[in-house]
Amino acid sequence: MARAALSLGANLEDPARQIDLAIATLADHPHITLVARSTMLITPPWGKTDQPDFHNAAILIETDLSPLDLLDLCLATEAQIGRVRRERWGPRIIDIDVIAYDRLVLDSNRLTLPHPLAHERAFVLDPLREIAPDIADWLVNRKLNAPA
Ligand code: A4P
Ligand code: MG
Repeated sequence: MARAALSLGANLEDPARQIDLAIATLADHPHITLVARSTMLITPPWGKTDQPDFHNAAILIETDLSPLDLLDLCLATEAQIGRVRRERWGPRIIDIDVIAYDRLVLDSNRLTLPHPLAHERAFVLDPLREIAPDIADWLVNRKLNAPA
């Protein structure tokens, strides 16, 4: 079993409902065990600032899905909840990102692990720290220790 951290965000329609629904959908999946979920945080928009505040949360799961199968499940869950992809960093019904999958480091065309921007995003690190401080520390420390 792998231990993976997922981050969820939404800032359109009913963000808290969509995040709850996404977590319930993932937790219901036969290959996923929900280990912990963070509180829901309301965060100012990062990157593109002229959009509504976000709701953000993080979950810790155990899974025997491969990293790519887990990504596909996240994308399918987004689609099921009604996500329509528009602009980069723009407003969204639901976004589910794979933040970490064990300590796997991977850079493929469909999936980068750990998530390449997680270490600089409070909206990812703060909820993650509530449920998996070791993963939050790993994300930050590997960047601090990376060659310039
Ligand atoms: N992909 C590669 N690695 C990963 C990974 N580790 N997890 C690929 C998830 N996906 C990964 O994703 C595009 C593609 O990235 C996927 O198909 C997958 O193959 P996407 O979710 O369609 O793209 P996106 O989410 O629109 O990317 P974008 O625009 O870079 O969004 P971000 O970076 O997720 O940022 N501010 C606050 N406060 N809270 C937020 O939640 N979210 C964003 C969106 C901006 N500002 C925010 C928040
Ligand atoms: Mg995403």
